[in-house]
Amino acid sequence: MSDPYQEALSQTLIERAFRERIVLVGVTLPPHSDEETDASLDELALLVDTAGADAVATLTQRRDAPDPAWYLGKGKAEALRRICLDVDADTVVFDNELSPAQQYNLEKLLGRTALDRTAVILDIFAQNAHTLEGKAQVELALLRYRLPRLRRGTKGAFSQQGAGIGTRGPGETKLEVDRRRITRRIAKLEGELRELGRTRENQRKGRERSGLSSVTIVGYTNAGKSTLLNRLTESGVLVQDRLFATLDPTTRRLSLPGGEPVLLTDTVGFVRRLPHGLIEAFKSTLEVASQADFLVHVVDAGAADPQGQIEAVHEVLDEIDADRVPELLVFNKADLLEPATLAMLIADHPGSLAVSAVTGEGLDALLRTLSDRLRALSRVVELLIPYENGEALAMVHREGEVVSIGHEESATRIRARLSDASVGRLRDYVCGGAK
Ligand SMILES: Nc1nc2c(ncn2[C@@H]2O[C@H](COP(=O)(O)OP(=O)(O)OP(=O)(O)O)[C@@H](O)[C@H]2O)c(=O)[nH]1
Ligand SMILES: [Mg+2]
Repeated sequence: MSDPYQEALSQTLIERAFRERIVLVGVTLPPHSDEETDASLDELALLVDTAGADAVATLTQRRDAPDPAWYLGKGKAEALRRICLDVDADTVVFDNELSPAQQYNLEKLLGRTALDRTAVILDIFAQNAHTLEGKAQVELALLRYRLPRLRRGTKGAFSQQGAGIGTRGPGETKLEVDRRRITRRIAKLEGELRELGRTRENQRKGRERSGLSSVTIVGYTNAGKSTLLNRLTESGVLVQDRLFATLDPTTRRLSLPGGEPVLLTDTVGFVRRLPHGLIEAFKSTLEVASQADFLVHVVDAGAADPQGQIEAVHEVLDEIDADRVPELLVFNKADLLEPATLAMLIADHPGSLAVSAVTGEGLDALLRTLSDRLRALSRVVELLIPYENGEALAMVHREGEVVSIGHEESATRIRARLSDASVGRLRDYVCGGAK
């Protein structure tokens, strides 16, 4: 008789037996502290777990500068080799960024694959990309990462062949081919992404013509962005207690308390030190943040270091030119926190709100605030619309809030509260020649 419990247990054991065993390495460089390195290594362990491997040991060192050959000092590199033997590790993962030469030297010394944080994040993205655009973006980032790491005499970018972190994902078979073919593939992907970017741009213009404000949910990975979109718009976006569950944006219509509809988009999450190449490759996906009218920045209030996560998100927003888009800071997972802890977070961030996307607490206040903040973004403009341009007048009524209206000999003089986007569309009628 088969016992379902025993079956499940042995299944787990088999799965675990096949999980790669990883040694994590973190080097503290000035101006960073050992505590920062430890926190970052905890997160790296989570990233490694998400990628499907187990962190079985950790090694840290404090240095003034990385060693050019092994990143670690020679003695520490030797200690790392012994640890790898002791714990029977398959791979070492550095929290710091390894140069292709350091990676090569370490692999030679250790007789094992040596990777860095960037490779792990790329691996997770490779596993989670589903759409054509997502896959092309990940492949581009992977190839750009692997190209300088191709070596004469080895078959692939990494010494270890077969499954495992750093070997998965699109472009894997391309590792078998020479640099020229990879370069050609990169050029082809860039072309395809430009094409897909144009389609996205047209969709965006279509939405802009609809006159609806666009609100994008941003935040650290696993903060609860998809849960919030699902809760507010009754959608079925995948929610998982995993990092980077969402890579491809989803847009839904949402009605605010005043009745005005907005477009709400859920998108890829951020992490500390998100690889620059990935941000570069995901440019068109990330445009949903830089081109939004407003950002809802979701923070996991129960995270070990919410402030650090907020800063990491701001750094990425800076890099993608979304730092000028107004944001509303929302502390999520309020159901997991003591009210006093939550109150402190809110007090430290004036204007922020606490919600729980799971229980729904605080969501009415979030919608009201969003509605108010969006309205406040608009400005009062005076327009003179000739009677024959009925469509423009209808647009003012549809997209704005009319403050006053007067009828003159051949035109309607109307003062209305309008968003910048609407003012742009109506610029021919704006009095005083405002743009
Ligand atoms: N207790 C609690 N858990 C939550 C809340 N919101 C989200 N979660 C959980 O947090 C985890 C991550 O949620 P997601 O919505 O997938 O997070 P995300 O920000 O979309 O994450 P990525 O797409 O991976 O970047 C899931 O296990 C959710 O069930 C909340 O308000 N309270
Ligand atoms: Mg998500």
